[in-house]
Amino acid sequence: MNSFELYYWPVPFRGQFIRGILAYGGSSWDEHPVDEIEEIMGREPGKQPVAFMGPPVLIDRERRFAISQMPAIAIYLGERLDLLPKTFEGRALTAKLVNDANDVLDELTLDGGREMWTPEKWEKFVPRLQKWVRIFENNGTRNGLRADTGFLLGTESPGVADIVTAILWGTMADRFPTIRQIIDDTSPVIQSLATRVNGMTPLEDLSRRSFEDYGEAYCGGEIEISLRKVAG
Ligand SMILES: N[C@@H](CCC(=O)N[C@@H](CS)C(=O)NCC(=O)O)C(=O)O
Repeated sequence: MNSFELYYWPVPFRGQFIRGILAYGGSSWDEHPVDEIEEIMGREPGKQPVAFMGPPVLIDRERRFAISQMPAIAIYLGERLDLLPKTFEGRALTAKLVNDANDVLDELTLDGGREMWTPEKWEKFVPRLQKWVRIFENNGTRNGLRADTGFLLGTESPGVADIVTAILWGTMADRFPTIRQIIDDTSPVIQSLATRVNGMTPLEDLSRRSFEDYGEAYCGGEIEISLRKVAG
């Protein structure tokens, strides 16, 4: 039996960070079909594995522990799979960067599709997206990250911060040519970090499997259709 269970929709989006950390950490996991996700989402809080609103939800079978909220899951797995920096500061910065990544996803989908993209809204958003890329770059360059070498928090090997950053920008770039161009033009450092980290075998395998399993899908729904019209 695999050590972990993941409840997440069959698209990359927020769940891909968790899949990436599990894959990089050498752990195997089972995913649940959509009807089972809908079933636990619809339960009363007291009957859920952890009381939660929306996926992802991770269950650690060995430790009989369930956790929701993407950044909390990422930090839990960082502890569990030894993928966090040793210092207090490095651990706090990891949590900060994972929360930044979650904010970028919310902005990119106009808060999960509360509104749809129009060319005018997109044009206004591009400078903000560029600033997000520079925020990730600056967090790294303060710790010695360069285009061809180093990691975001000055560690010897990639940790949760690097995996999440690489998956954030790499998954987007692979599915939206306009966004790839924005990332490449704004920060060759982030572009190169994403390429280096996503090129590591477990993440390369995950990326290939994701295209096989989900096709070109990114976040799904009407919001993906409207995003493709402005950034595809
Ligand atoms: N803040 C939560 C957001 C969870 C969330 O919005 N999940 C989306 C999928 S990415 C969902 O399906 N939500 C359904 C709902 O909230 O009813 C996290 O970071 O995990």
